[in-house]
Order: sequence, then structure tokens, then C-alpha cells
Amino acid sequence: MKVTNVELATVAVKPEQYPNTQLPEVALAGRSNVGKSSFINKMINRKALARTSGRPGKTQTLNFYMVNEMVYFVDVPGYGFAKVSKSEREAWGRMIETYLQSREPLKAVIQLIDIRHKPSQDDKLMYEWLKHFEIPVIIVATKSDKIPKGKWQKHQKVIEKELNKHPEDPVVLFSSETGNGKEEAWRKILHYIGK
Ligand SMILES: Nc1nc2c(ncn2[C@@H]2O[C@H](COP(=O)(O)OP(=O)(O)OP(=O)(O)O)[C@@H](O)[C@H]2O)c(=O)[nH]1
Ligand SMILES: [Mg+2]
Repeated sequence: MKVTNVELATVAVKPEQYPNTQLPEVALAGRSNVGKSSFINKMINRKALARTSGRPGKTQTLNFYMVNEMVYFVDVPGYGFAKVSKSEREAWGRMIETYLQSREPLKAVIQLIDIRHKPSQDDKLMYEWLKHFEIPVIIVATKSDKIPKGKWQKHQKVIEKELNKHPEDPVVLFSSETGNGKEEAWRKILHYIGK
């Protein structure tokens, strides 16, 4: 995929602020610090358009990145981040649920799971919730650079089993460090947005 044009088009916390264009959207989901913003940067060949941080909780709004005037990548705050107040966390939860539940242009959610670890309870709940709303999910097992290639398959199997992954949802092994899986992730995204 040749990315020629990207811009942070919209920052939203409520539906009135979502873009009112006809472009399809794919949203990122995953626990805080799993690498959602890094995934976007890698996919669009930018070092730091989507802001990343070693500290969890970097992304706090819905950030709509328009790519090639073809699709929006929607960066979403991570879940499972303890260091915010309960009320703040609930407000984020509502913001994310409102978007995922009711957004007509949303074609798929890219759910990121750290390849090194078993999916957490939050990961499982998120996946179940997305399936309940019949949203297609692309599972991205990220940080693949952190374990030897010989172990990738075994870790992928654990993720699939723990999530009770539906057969139609693809898994892509990915690394924002090395670019592993980038073209495959693009292929899956293009499929879901009908390109
Ligand atoms: N080695 C390695 N590090 C990664 C990878 N992806 C992300 N990271 C690192 O993980 C940390 C968190 O990455 P972010 O992209 O900010 O994570 P996020 O999911 O957007 O986090 P929130 O915005 O807090 O929800 C950063 O220090 C990244 O450099 C990867 O594929 N490999
Ligand atoms: Mg982020």
C-alpha cells in the first residue's frame, strides 16, 4: 500500500464532532500501551503523527487520521489503565462504546494484543463485546519483534484460544519496530473497506 497523504482530520469526544464525510473507518482497540498509535504510525510511514508514549494513557480522545482520502484510522484511548480516576475512566468507556456501537462508516476494529502475553480479562471482554455487536475484528498480535520467530505460532494459538476467536476474524502478526505484518494488515483493511 502506498500512502501518499495523511492528516489528523478530526479530534472528537462526542458524535457531533465525528467527521461528516462518507469515508469508511477502521478503529484501533487494545489495552493502554499495547501499541495502537505506533501501529497507525507504521501503517502510514510516519514516525510520530499519532502520538505514542512509554507511559500508558497517551491517547485520550478519538483521533481520526485520514489516509489517502480513502479511509480513516481512528485512534482510541486504551483500556485497562489504572492511573486515571474512576469517573474519568467511565467517561472514556462511554465515549468509546458510543462510537463503536453506533458508527455507520465503521467497517472493522483492529484489536491489538501483545504477542508475549495471554489476552487479559479486558481483552476478552472487548472482543466479546465487539462480536456481540457483529463488528468484524482484525486481531493484530503486536510487538512480534520481542519474541523469537520460532515462538510466534505458539503464541498466536494461545491468543486465538483465549479469545474464543471467531473463524472469520483474521490474525496478523505485527511489529511497529520491524514492519513485520504491515502489508498483510493493509490487505485485511482494504478487504473490509471494500477496496
Ligand atoms: N518493541 C516494540 N515496541 C513497541 C511496538 N509497538 C509499540 N511499542 C512501544 O510500546 C509503547 C506504547 O506504544 P503506543 O503506541 O503509545 O501505545 P498505545 O496503545 O497507543 O497506548 P495508549 O495511547 O496509552 O492507549 C511505546 O514505548 C512504543 O514504542 C512494537 O511493535 N515493538
Ligand atoms: Mg495511543
